[in-house]
Amino acid sequence: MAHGTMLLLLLVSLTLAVGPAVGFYGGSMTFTPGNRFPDGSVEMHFYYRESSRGPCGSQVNWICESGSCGVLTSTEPVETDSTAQNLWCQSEVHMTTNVTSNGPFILNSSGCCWEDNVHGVGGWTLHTSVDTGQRSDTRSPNRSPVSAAIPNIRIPQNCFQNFKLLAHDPDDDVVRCRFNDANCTLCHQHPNIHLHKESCTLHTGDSLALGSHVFELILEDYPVSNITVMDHNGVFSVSNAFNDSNPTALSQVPLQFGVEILPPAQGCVPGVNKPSFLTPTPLHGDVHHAAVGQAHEITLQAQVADNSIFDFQVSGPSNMSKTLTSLSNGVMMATLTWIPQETDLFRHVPVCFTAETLHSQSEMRCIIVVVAKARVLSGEAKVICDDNSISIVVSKASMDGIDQDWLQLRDPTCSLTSNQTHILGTMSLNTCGTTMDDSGDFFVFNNEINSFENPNAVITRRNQVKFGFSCQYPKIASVSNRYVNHKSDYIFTESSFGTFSYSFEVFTDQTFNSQVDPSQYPVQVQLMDKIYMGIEASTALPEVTLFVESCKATPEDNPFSPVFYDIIKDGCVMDETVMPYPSDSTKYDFEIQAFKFAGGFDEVYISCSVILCAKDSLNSRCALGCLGPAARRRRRDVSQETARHYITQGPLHVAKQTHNSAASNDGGFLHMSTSTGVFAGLFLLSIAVVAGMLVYKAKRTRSVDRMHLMSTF
Ligand SMILES: *[C@@H]1O[C@H](CO)[C@@H](O)[C@H](O)[C@H]1NC(C)=O
Ligand SMILES: *[C@@H]1O[C@H](CO)[C@@H](O)[C@H](O)[C@H]1NC(C)=O
Ligand SMILES: *[C@@H]1O[C@H](CO)[C@@H](O)[C@H](O)[C@H]1NC(C)=O
Ligand SMILES: *[C@@H]1O[C@H](CO)[C@@H](O)[C@H](O)[C@H]1NC(C)=O
Ligand SMILES: *[C@@H]1O[C@H](CO)[C@@H](O)[C@H](O)[C@H]1NC(C)=O
Ligand SMILES: *[C@@H]1O[C@H](CO)[C@@H](O)[C@H](O)[C@H]1NC(C)=O
Ligand SMILES: CC(=O)N[C@H]1CO[C@H](CO)[C@@H](O)[C@@H]1O
Repeated sequence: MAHGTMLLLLLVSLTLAVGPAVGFYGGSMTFTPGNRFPDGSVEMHFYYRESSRGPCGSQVNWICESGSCGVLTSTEPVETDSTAQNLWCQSEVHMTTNVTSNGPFILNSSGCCWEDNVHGVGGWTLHTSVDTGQRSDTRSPNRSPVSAAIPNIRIPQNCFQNFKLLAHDPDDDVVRCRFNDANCTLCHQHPNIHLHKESCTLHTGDSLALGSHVFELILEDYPVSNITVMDHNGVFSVSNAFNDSNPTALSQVPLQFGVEILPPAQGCVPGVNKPSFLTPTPLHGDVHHAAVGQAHEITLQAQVADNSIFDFQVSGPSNMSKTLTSLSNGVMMATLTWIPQETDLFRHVPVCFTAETLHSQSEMRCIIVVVAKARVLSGEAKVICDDNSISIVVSKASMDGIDQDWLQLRDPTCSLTSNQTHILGTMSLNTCGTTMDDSGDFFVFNNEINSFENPNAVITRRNQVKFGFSCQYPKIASVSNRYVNHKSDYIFTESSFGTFSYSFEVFTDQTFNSQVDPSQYPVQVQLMDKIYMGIEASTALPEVTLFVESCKATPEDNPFSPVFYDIIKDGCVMDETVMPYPSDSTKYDFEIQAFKFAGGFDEVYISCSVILCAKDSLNSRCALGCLGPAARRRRRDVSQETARHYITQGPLHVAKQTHNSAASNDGGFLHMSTSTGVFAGLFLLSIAVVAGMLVYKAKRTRSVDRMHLMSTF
């Protein structure tokens, strides 16, 4: 102990003698391989960001700890964000080396002096472990996980609950975060703070002491499948992140930062006690695409009740500029502009930001900017946001070399169509894998277009596409009602059928004319009530037939829920209370008696798989009707029938019994009023519950029969 203190003092005085005392306030590193030269050597690029409270000054001197690191050359530190008042400062260094023998190596840097902090942590060590061997999956050396943090994180004592860090991986590996000194040799880790390794999130229930706390993390990447890495020592295998209890990391990079715990605030409400981001500010984890030589802009907007945002703190690449603009209603805007250079090609660059007032700070959000060659990704895509649908139109010319037959939306059953010049797709806000995020003042609906491999292809096509698109809608009650509870129309696009949609509604009576209003969801029903439901297909094509292949009841909003009850299966009605009503060929109206799942579920969702067919086609699934399971394995003629699509409606909320004196076991189907009846009912109840649990335990995916569903009453 005494020895350690002496050493520390010695180091402090040494630094003081050398230059101005600038406290270290964290740093982060990412690396990526660059060119491979004919002699077999690989250029490695390292990007290191260092924080201080200002003025900026790099204290870092990376040294080769082990392995052959080559000759490191680095740029002077470039200041990337700072304030004149010395509140924060961050700089970036770009370092390159040519590595001739492709094998593992470790870079280290250490120094004496963290900025003054609560636990008196003095020395710091940054550690980067690299392997330049070729991965069998990407056919290139591994790329490190990508993360960053703004230079000065400030959180009121009563508002530190969850702190989500960026953990991105360019190779789509699994990233795990851990504290630097795993066995607590220096104990810079925090006993009251839990680090969720997979999501890289810090949690605490306790309040931390006022002042600065230092966090020294390491990010590690693990492949999602078993791969091999080939280096000069030969080929060695790396098993995937899930099968091995102690998997080997492909690389390690540091993420270190300070958190200043401020005196407790009056509250922690965004927009009131601290700045809240507004649209179009990107969401945490968003991936942007930028092209070499073209300005990429990121717009940030934030607002707080007392109108006093004075700046945005940013952790970004060298040469990213920031322009502040004050808008009406106290909204502050920052425009971040960056022109990627040739050397930035293929980089995944982290950008983190917060909005600042003198006494508070917004949440920190981080995004990734992926740099590509201009050609593919400046692809002209137009997104049209309608009330209940999103359409995307991509010009084929801008996606040279991309085969549109191998493009899909996030849900692989959703394809796209095209005309001579454009690729087109339309989907509703709840289909094709569209997900919803809450951006503060808006709901944002996201989807993406991906290229996929022909499973039979021998050769991997090199040109791959992946781009996201989104629509945002102001957060007003009607939107949340329409999309959060009640499902609006389902919209799909297929090449032979164009754009078509399905509506799935609950009706108030057997005329199927008036549907239950979206604001009334969840739909309240009493057990044994008749429920009227109707599915209707809408398409521009005149001669089509709707076929309802299956309908299941599930206790959650997921057609693949492990607990389900078959209502219609393989085109055959399974539930004896179902009564179809006659209707047009593009409609299916039916009535069913209300029931409820055993085991404490109050809600029921109905999910159906539906298919549209050309009306005159004799071999289509629609023409075949009720069939055994073998029909599922038929080969589909894409010009005669659409893919199978899942549509869901609900929840139906099955009301609890209100008259508890008369009928504790009154399921509506056991109308026995004598005491023997009650006894028989209870007996049946207990058998059914036990059987239900056994079914659930024995096999996770198995249907339950109607008796089990209802007998918990
Ligand atoms: C790596 O080697 C190539 C070719 O030998 C050379 O052009 C390049 O400048 C070198 N890079 C570094 C960082 O030394
Ligand atoms: C390099 O980093 C490792 C791991 O963090 C540490 O054990 C070692 O002491 C460091 N070496 C130097 C010279 O800082
Ligand atoms: C703690 O770290 C030291 C040095 O890195 C190592 O030798 C030792 O085995 C570690 N102890 C535990 C319990 O992991
Ligand atoms: C991956 O490797 C692990 C450990 O070596 C092994 O247990 C597992 O079966 C492998 N998985 C596959 C899919 O090959
Ligand atoms: C930053 O911009 C300056 C001037 O435009 C340029 O000379 C320099 O190379 C750029 N630095 C980086 C890292 O892009
Ligand atoms: C293809 O569709 C797009 C979007 O609807 C339209 O702008 C374009 O003119 C169409 N091209 C042709 C050749 O019809
Ligand atoms: C036994 C086990 O955990 N198997 C898992 C191995 O990893 C793959 C993914 O790569 C999983 O699908 C397996 O379930």
